[in-house]
Amino acid sequence: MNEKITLVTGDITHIHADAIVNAANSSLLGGGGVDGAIHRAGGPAILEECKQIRNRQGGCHTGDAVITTGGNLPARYVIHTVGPVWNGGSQNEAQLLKRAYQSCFRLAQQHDVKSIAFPSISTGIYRFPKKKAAEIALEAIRDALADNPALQEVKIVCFDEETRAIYAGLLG
Ligand code: AR6
Repeated sequence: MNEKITLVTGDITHIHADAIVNAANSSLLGGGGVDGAIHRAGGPAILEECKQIRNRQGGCHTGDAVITTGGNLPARYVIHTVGPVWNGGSQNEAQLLKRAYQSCFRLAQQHDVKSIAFPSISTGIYRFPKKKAAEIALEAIRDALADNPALQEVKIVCFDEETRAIYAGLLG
């Protein structure tokens, strides 16, 4: 167990951290699940910045990430990443999911983020198997903590008991 990794159950929009991560889609224009919750709670400033990023770079590819204000959220920043849609596992889904986490950590480091909270990316509407996704998330999180000593806390925000139990089992 790494003491910088904490498990939280609940709604990520309530989390106090330098940054929270959004499981977005490549349009960056919002959607359901955690994406919908973050835009609802964070207010229009987040969507406004997402639109500006879209105008500059045409959205966000799977595995990449972009950063915006946290708007009305307790978090200073929202890092929007696009996880892969699960299509059986032969479409590079595992690598793309890991890359999504890595892209978030890269932006976090560039913006001096010391605490960051993640939802379980891709495991809702995008149907990535929860246990496999948690293993990949923890690999990426441990690598980032090892690489970036300034990173003090990574919160894993579980929206349901099944996800929490999976992470708790893997964290030991
Ligand atoms: N706080 C924390 N976790 C949440 C919350 C919340 N408020 N709401 C849902 N989750 P999903 P995806 C959990 O579907 O699979 C959107 O339409 C949820 O239980 O939000 O990456 C986007 O626009 C699950 O464990 O994201 C994309 O089109 C996890 O967050 C698409 O869905 C991810 O579920 C992305 O799908």
